Amino acid sequence: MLQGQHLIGGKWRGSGDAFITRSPSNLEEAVGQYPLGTAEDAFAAVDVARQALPAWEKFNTQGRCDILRRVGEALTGRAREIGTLLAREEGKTLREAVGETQRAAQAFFYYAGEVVRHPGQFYNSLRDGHHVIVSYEPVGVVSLITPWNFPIAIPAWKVAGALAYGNTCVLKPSEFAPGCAVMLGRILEESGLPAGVFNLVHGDGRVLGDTLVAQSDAVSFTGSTRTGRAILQTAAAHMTKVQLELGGKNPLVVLDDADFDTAVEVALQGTFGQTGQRCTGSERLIVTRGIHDAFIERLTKKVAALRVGHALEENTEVGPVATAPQLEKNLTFIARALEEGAQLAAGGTRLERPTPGHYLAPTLFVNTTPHMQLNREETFGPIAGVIQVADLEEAIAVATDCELALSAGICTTNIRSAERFRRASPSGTVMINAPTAGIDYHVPFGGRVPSGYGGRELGPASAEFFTEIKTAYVNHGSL
Ligand code: TXE
Repeated sequence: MLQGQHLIGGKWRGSGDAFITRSPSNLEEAVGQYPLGTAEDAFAAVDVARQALPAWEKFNTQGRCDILRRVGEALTGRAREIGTLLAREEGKTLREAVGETQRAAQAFFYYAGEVVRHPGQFYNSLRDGHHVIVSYEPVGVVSLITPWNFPIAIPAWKVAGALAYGNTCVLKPSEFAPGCAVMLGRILEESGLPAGVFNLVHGDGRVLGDTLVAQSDAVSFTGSTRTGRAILQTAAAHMTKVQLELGGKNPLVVLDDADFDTAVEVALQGTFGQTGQRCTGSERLIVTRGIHDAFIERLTKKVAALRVGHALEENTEVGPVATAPQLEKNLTFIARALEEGAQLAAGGTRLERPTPGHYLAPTLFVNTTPHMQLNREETFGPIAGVIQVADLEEAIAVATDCELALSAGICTTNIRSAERFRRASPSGTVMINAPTAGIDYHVPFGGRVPSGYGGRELGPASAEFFTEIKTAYVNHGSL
C-alpha cells in the first residue's frame, strides 16, 4: 500500500488522522493511506511556498526548463508504474491510465519549452525619448485543487504551468485518488526542484479549501460547478485570482449526412471512454430523423458489447465507476430517467464481477426528451440519452438549450452544417467529426460560465492566468 504524506517545504510529513483509498475494481484492496490535512497544514504549505517564491522567480531560465523536462522524462519512463497505481486507485483501464501518464509527461515537455518562450513585448512610446516594456511576472503562490477523474494529467498540467512561469504552488489532489500526486511530488523532488516550490496537502477540500483560496495569490480548480461556486465566493472576498474548470452536459449532434461508422465510433468513444467520467464526455446524443434508427441500432449493439471489468485486466474496455457517491449518483439518474419515460436500450444496472467493485453496465437511453433530468444535469458516468430531432436547426436549438457550455460536437460531411454548428455553439470547445472529449495541451481549453470561469487553461491561455502584466515606461532621453 502506498504511504502518502503531505510535502511541505521539502519535508514529507503527516501524522494524526489518516484516510485510506480502495480500488473501485476491488473494494477489498486498499491502495493508499494519506494524512487527513487540517487548515494548519494548508496554511503551512502556502507559507513555505511564499518563502520559496523570490528564489524560484529568479531561478535560472535554463535550469527551470531542465527541471520540467526531467519531470517529463521521469513520467514517461515510469508511465506503466504510475498508470498501474492510477488504474488501481481510480478505476480507469490500464491502457487509459498509462496514456494519461504519458499525456502528463507531454504537458511537462510543453511547459519546459514555455519557460524559454516566456512572453514579453517592446513598444515605441507616444512620448519622445521613451519606450515601453510589457513583461509578464509570476502571480505568486498558486493553489491547485484537482479532481479524481484525471489524477495525473490535471495536476501535471496545472503544476507545470504554474512552475514554468515562475510561481510556487500548493497542490490539493482529490481525496478519492491522491496517489499520483504523491508520485508527482517525488519526481519533482528527484528532478531537482528546490524545496518549497511545490507543496502537497491531502484531505477534505471543505476543510483545506478556504485556507488555500484565502491565503494564495491565485487558485486554479477543476471539479464540480457547486464547489467552483464556493471557491469563487471565498476568492472574491480575498480578491484571489481564480480559474475554474467545471462541469459539462455536452451534446453530440449526428446529422443524416454523417459518415455512419465515424459517427457511431465518435459517440461510443465520447460517451463511454474513461468510464464516461470526463467533463467533456458526450452526454446528449442529438440525432436527426433519417439516420436515427440505424444509428441507435448499431450504437446499442456496440454499447452492449463493451467489456466492463477490473481496471487491470487486459480485456477490459470500461473500468468501474470511480467512487461510491459517483455510482450512487449514476444509479439515481438511471432510476429517474426510467420514471420520466426514457427507454432503456442497453445497460441500466450494476454488474457483478469476480471482485467486489463499482461496476455499472454502460447505459444507453433512447426516446428521451430535452427536459428529462438525464439531459439537463451532468451525469458524469457511462450513461447517455438519445434525442431525436428533425434537422440541423432543431439539433442546434436542443444542443444550445442548456446552461452548461463546455464541449459540443457534430458529425456531418457537410462543411456548411459543420460551420453553422461551430458558430452557433456557445461551448468553449467544438469538435467536428471527433469525440467531444480529448484535448491537446498546446491550445486553450475550457468552457463558458457556468462550465468555466476566469480564463482558459493550457496552451498560450495558461500564460495569461499564471502571470501578471507589468507595463514599464522607460525614459532613456533622446538618443
Ligand atoms: O467534486 P468536487 P466531486 C463533477 C461530476 C461529479 C461531481 C462531484 O459531476 O459527479 O462533480 O464530484 C475539492 N473548497 N465533476 O465530489 O467536490 C475536493 O477535495 C475547495 C466534474 O469529486 O468538486 C477535490 O479535490 N476545494 C469535474 C476537488 O475539490 C474543495 C471532475 C473536486 O471535488 C471544496 C470531477 C471546497 N469547499 C467532478 N470542496 C470536471 N470538471 O472534470 C471540495 N473540494
